[in-house]
Amino acid sequence: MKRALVTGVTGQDGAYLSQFLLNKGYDVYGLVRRSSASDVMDEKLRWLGVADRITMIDGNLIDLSSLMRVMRDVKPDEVYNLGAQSFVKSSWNQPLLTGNVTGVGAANVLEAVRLEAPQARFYQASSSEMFGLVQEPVQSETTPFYPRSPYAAAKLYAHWMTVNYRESFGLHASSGILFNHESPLRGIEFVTRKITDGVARIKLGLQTQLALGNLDAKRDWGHARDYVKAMWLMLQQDTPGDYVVATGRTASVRDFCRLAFAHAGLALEDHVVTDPRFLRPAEVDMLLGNPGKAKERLGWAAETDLEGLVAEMVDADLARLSRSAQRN
Ligand code: GDR
Repeated sequence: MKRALVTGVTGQDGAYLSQFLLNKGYDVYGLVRRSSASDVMDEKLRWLGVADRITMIDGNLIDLSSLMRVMRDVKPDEVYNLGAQSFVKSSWNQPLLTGNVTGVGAANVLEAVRLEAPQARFYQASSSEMFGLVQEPVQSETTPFYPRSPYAAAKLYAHWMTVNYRESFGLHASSGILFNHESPLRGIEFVTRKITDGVARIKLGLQTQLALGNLDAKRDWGHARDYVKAMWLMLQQDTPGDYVVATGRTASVRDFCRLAFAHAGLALEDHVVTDPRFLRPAEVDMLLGNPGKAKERLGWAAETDLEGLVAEMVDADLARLSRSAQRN
């Protein structure tokens, strides 16, 4: 049986990837940093019904010795580095922590793989944020990067370390440049989930307004469940590489809002207000990915369209809030 080690296992992508790997018959090990909130930490894994099937291991991305011990103990065939300080806005408030966890943390995992598990295949969760101030209207693997936040700068370091460990040491190390990917398990601070949660609350009479920042930002939004398949496919190739994972369609935050409110029979004009607190010191105005290489080499394509994604998220938030209202 193959063994996979997943960092960031308690996040949205960690949950969907674990479910996917378990269905493929993998033994899944999750790296978790110690927290006093350990009773609620596996909420996303429980939502997918996989929490009990994962072996959790204590470790931390910024503690290289813990990663080396984990590699020795687990002897993974595949390592997926999904752990990060992943909220772009917080990266201006905690730039050095973000650099340490999101950037140096990835280098620590690479170093632990090189020293203790050099046969393991490695996946780095890179990000479309690395394109930042976009240098081409449609971004592909050959588009120059221009990071616009401490988060994006840290991800870019991790991306280039992945490329360098592949070229310097011959590691089977791949980097997936994933565009935004959402789901009912998306953290509440990210705009899509904030919107679908807000729509559900307004629909159920729990609030009347939803305060957002820049409604004109455009993103290429896909479903996390589809995107974790691309991660796995990259590690099944004979040769490692870098891949853009995207839908090829872009939509504004306003468009996303309109769809979400309409799905609940509401109009965004009646409820959405803008609040400068949610603006960023520097914005990424537009992202649009070309998933051509992933399609050609991996046979991968996004399966969920934006309308389907929005409907699933709004319905899940309505169900979640209705359940908790009944309990109270
Ligand atoms: P992003 O995701 O920064 O693209 O990074 P986020 O959902 O936070 O922002 C998307 C866009 O929406 C605008 N926006 C708001 N954002 C938030 N969070 N809250 C608001 O109220 C709001 N109003 C408008 C933002 O300005 C932005 O333009 C995500 C993360 O998951 C990264 O970790 C990942 O690498 C990339 O996607 C791909």
